[in-house]
This record gives sequence, structure tokens and C-alpha cells, in this order.
Amino acid sequence: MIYCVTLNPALDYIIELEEQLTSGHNNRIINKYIDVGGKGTHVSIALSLLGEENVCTGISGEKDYDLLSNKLNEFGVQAQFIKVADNSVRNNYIITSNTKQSSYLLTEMGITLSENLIDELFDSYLLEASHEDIIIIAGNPSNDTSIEVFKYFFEKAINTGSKIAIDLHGKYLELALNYSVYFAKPNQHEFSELVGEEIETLEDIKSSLLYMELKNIKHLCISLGKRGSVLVNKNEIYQFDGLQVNTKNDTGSGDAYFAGIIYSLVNGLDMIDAGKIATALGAAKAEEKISSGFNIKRFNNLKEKVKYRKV
Ligand code: TA6
Repeated sequence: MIYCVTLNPALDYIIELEEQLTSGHNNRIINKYIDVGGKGTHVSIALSLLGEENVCTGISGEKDYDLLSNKLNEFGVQAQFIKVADNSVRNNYIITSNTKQSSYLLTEMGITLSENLIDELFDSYLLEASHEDIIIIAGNPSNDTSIEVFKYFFEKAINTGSKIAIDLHGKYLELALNYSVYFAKPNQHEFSELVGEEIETLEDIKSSLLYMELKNIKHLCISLGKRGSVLVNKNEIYQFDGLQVNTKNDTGSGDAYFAGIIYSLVNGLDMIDAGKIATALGAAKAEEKISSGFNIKRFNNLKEKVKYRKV
């Protein structure tokens, strides 16, 4: 089973502007949408759209949970979260415009986790996780969740024996990489921070592979933003160019990409197929106005357009 864990889910309030957001201007709103927010939730939606069964779980505020759950149901995903009384699902705000520019993302803090909540999560929804399973931890806990509580969570996940796939950043990513992880997807800046030097070129990436060995990361992706991505495993590196598409909202593209890698790994596909699928999913998501999902026909069309090379 694949468990998609979101430690700080959200509702995304998407505001579509007539023009690119400009300070000092009257920025006219032409549309508004409410969608699922949070990274693990998006990975779960993408895997479900690809027909890959998974459990969408985590720890959520109780207020507005029904709205989050109903939005997930629209994609055929059943929400199975621990609900925390006297807390709300956080609201994130995304400002987009039909100008192919990247969106603006404004995120609320969310709920503070505790060891008791972590125990409740494992006892309720991760009890059966074992060495045959994958636990995806996508999205940080709220910033005011202590690193000790996150460590408590992460060690419980490791101790299930499941393969651990992470999309984390900052201190939480750093902590996670003290353990053996199955898949990690830092961006170029995060990877530079992790290896302690500026990673600019593919040569820099090649020379830093020792880091990956040392850190025992089985599969590594380094996202390079508009320049696409690099996929690395033991002794192979492939670079995949980004796709030029009619970007409506790039929020959630990284989550769709992540789901593409997981889908490929669980289906035994090689790195080339994995990179093409992930890149096409991220691009197809960017063509949607909301934060979740993608057009499956468009994804299949884009998949064959992905350019790549062995490094
Ligand atoms: O990756 C997209 C997204 O999940 C948005 O839906 C928005 O909710 C934001 O990222 C949440 O990111 P965070 O790292 O705060 O969990």
C-alpha cells in the first residue's frame, strides 16, 4: 500500500487576476476557486487519477475538514485524517493570472503537532504499514512544530520498515536525511544547502553524488525549476527538460511530478519513463486553474514530448 501523509493539509483559495499581480494597481479578480491544498493530498489525488490505490491520511484541523474531505472525494480520494478539535484546516492563498507567469503562494501556519497526535495517527491509519509499503511524507509540518516532535514522527515511520519517500524542506528535510530514504526531491537551492556548496551545473550535481551515497538516498530528484529536473540513482543521471505549456497555475506541479516518480517506481518503470511521466504530469497540472489534478489525455500527449539526456 502507498500511504500519502500530509502533516499540515490546507484548503487553497485561488484568486485568478485579469493581469499579473502588480503593487499599486487595482488588480481585478476574474475568478475564484477553492481546492485541496497541501502536498501529500495532491500526491494522493495524482496517484488516484493514475489508478494507483493509496491511503490519503495525516493530521488536520477539525473545522472545515468536511470541505477538505468533500474536495478530495471529487477526485475519488477518501480522506482519512486525525481531526484536531478547536483547530481549523489552514487556508492558503494562491494568486494566478492568465499570463503564463508563476503563481503567488501565501500559506497560513497550520496546526502544531504533538507526540500524542502522532501516536493517534499511527494507531488509526498507519498501524499496518510494513516493509511492503511506501510512506510518502510530502509537505512540512507547521513551522511551530518542534523538530523533536517531527523526529518522533519520522522515527515511527522508519520503524514501520516501509520505504520512505519525502518532499520536505528546511530543517525537516535535513533531519529526514539522517535516515535512509527511498526517494527525495529537493530543489536546486535545497540540494545546495544540503551538500554545503552552490550546485549550479550538471557537473556540480555529478560531483555531489557522493553525498547521495553517504546519505543513502536510493532515488534522488533535483528539481531545477524552469530548467526541468535531474533524476539520479546509484550510478545513472538523466536530465529532463521542462515542457513549455500554457501555464494557468503551477501550484501543485511539483506534487504531480512527485506522484509520477512514485507511480513509476511502484510499477517497475526505468528512469527514462519515470522522468518523462513525472515531467508530463507536472506540466499537465500547470495547465489547470486549480491546485489539484490534471487532464489525463493531455498528460499522455505531453509524455512523448519530454526531451531528456543521460548525463
Ligand atoms: O505544492 C502545492 C501546495 O500544496 C499548495 O496546494 C499549497 O497548499 C502549498 O503547496 C502548501 O505547501 P506547504 O509546504 O505549506 O505544505
